[in-house]
Amino acid sequence: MENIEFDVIVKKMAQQIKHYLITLVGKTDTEATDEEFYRALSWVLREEVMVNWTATYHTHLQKNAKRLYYFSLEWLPGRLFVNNVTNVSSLDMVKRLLKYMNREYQKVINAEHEPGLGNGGLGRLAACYLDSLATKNYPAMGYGLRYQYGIFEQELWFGVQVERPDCWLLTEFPWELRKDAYATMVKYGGRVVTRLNEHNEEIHVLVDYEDVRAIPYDIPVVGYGEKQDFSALTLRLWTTKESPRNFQIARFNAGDLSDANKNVSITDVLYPNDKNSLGLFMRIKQEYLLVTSSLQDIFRQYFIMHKTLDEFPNLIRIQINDTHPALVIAELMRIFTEEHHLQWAKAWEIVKTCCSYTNHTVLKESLEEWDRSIISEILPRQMKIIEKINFEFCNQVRAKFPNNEDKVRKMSIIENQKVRMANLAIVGSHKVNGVAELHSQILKRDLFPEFEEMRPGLFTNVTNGVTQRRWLLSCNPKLAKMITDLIGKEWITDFPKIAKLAEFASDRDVQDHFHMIKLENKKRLVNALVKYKQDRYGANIDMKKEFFMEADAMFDVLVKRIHEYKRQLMKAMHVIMLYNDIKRDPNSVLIKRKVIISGKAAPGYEMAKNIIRLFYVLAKKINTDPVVGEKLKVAFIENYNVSKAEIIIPAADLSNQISAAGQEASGTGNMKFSMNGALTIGTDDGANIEMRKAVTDKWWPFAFGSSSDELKKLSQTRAYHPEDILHKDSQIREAMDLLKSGELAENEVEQEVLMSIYNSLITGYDRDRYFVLKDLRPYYDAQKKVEELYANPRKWAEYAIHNIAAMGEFSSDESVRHYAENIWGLKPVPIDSEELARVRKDFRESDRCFIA
Ligand code: NBG
Repeated sequence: MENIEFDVIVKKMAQQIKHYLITLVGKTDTEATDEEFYRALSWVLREEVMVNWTATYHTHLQKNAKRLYYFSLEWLPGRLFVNNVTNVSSLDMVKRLLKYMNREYQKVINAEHEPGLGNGGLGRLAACYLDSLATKNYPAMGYGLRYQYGIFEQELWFGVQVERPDCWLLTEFPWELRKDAYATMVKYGGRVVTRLNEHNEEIHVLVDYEDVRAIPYDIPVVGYGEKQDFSALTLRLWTTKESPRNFQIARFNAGDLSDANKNVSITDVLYPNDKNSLGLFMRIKQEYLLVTSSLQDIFRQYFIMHKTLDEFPNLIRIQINDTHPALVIAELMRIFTEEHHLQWAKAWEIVKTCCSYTNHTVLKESLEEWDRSIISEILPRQMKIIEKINFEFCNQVRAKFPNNEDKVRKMSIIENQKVRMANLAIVGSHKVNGVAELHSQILKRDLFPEFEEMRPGLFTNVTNGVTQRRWLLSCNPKLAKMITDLIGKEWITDFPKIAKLAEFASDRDVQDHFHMIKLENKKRLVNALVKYKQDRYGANIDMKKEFFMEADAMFDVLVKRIHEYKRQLMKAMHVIMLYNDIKRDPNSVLIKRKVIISGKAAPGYEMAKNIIRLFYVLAKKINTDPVVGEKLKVAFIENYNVSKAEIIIPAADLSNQISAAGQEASGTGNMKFSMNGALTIGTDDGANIEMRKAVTDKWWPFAFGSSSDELKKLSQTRAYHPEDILHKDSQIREAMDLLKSGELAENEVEQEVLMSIYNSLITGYDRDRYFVLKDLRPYYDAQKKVEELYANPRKWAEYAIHNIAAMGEFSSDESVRHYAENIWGLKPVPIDSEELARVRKDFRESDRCFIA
């Protein structure tokens, strides 16, 4: 854009910001706080987005486009401001605007509180997919819940995780629009009265139920575009909070305030467990709220253009993100048969055509199962429908596999008075997919083989991907610029083009430039953390600038939810081994290493919390040790979230992806690290396997550890005896001895924690369930190779650049294309230029000041 034109726009935007500050905040520009300024600026940008957002929706409607609805109980979109500005290619302009208005860029963007409406991988994946769907012009929409409190904020008090409420709505969130017109009614409880419908089939009508009103808030999802014709999709989030109607005055008058507020608070909190949801009343209510409100909304939209249901199976696709929205199968059946008088068999065909299910985990304890009695109480009609679905399904199983009640038991949706949500989702879906090759194989082979036998081809794979726009372009602007300068900017929307970067891997200038950028990103990270005042409670565990900023130190990073299967404990054991090594001989390690750990533990997950505490104990010991501290430092960064990830990942040299093989469904952090030029030390698990294949073994030097087959066999035969490793490997034995010796702990409670970790590896029937000690030696040895390579910066850079260049297939653009082609049968529908022009004209004409 011309400079003059730029200046004109900047001035106009400045006026508009002042306008909002006065009319909506009641302050002039100089009085406004950074947060108020951020809000006004966001409103201005939202206005720009509104035109495309409206026109995108009109286009999909008018063209009668087939549409995908992504149902997810979790969404982790991250901060929206920078991302949206980046996607509409206006970052330079905004920076100039801020300068013009005397505002500090960093302060303004830090005023945004990210919506933490999810736990981890699955919620972030959903957000990446919406970004790609928008950029690639797919007609799609996301549905979720607008929790008043998202994932808790984690603080460490002397190594103990303390959970604080996440008040992301403390100040108004400027990116959402309340849409009262689309509010829905949700029915809970009551009794069913059975009637016959037009086809003489039973339907269940509800009486004496409770009515709850759900209101949607819409957030725009802005697709990337350099011209003005970008698409904007909708993320629609339901809440019961804002509707005064949900307060029950009669209950209040009877003296029970909490009961009176019961329905107001259904969407209050996100359940903070990443791998299992307990069979709680409120959780079922949340799941149903999402499902029924979103379905009502889909039907409303559908009937704008249609009079009958004939086109429904051709135009509607619903993706079930993990089992949490699996009730959609029953609810869709209910709506078809009860409200639209469809024949059961016909309705069932449509359900199976429209719905597909993505599984995100193989952990047995995390496959949702609900007590039949609870569902009957909260959702009596849906329970009847599930019973009928199951009755018919079990009969089909019997027909296909006569005299095989064992199979029936395995596949039945209802078993032992529990409703198995995964089975419901599978039975009602037309495709079921895992999220990486190995994971999809495990689903098909080990977890649900009977279903595949019954319906060959039901299971398929779509490997996860991440958006390179947030996870490279936006979070690592310097590296992004280097890449664009070398190979052009096509990679931004066509990531396989990144392959061209490989040509520059051995170019010395490029290698030096790469390291320079890495160093700047490390500085950025350390500065940001110092600003976060990490040393509130935590003695020496915390970031201190002088500790961490050494140009030649390697950042060895492990960030993700804390879970035993992810084996943060193996990393801790490695740190203890290094500690012993350096104590013995400071020259035994070649490089300086900063170990950075971050991640939240589920509040009730004791072992995960113990592992966090172990890192604290280690940091205290190591960081203050005059000899060891020279070579090694450990930091646990509080409150891992999307924004933290955006500054940690670009600063990493080494990415730890060290789960016990067969346990990590895919991983997505692994891809983000590689894109940002970290090398991976990783097991053959999840998408690591495919990444390794894409990078080739030549440039993937730190693979280690047991294979999933090996571990599976060991588990099945119970042939694993971790104590044998202690006998054989003196270095590991010494590390374990130090762990239990009492030397690391400062008080009794800490010692108890360390002992319980020690015991989890060595005693009891289920000891070392995730093979920490088994893979520790190979991990340690692979880390030796890391040292050697890191000691040669140019070589290291060559490897890193080859890794970046091989990430083409791990863009979420590629993943959504696979879903669109193989599961949804969906085609892009770019925004209609005439419609866009029409909306823009409408907007311009109405956008006039009344008082000159
Ligand atoms: C997670 C898996 C990850 C995977 C993401 C996204 C849940 C329940 N599962 O391996 O653990 O990358 O899902 O698919 O969040």
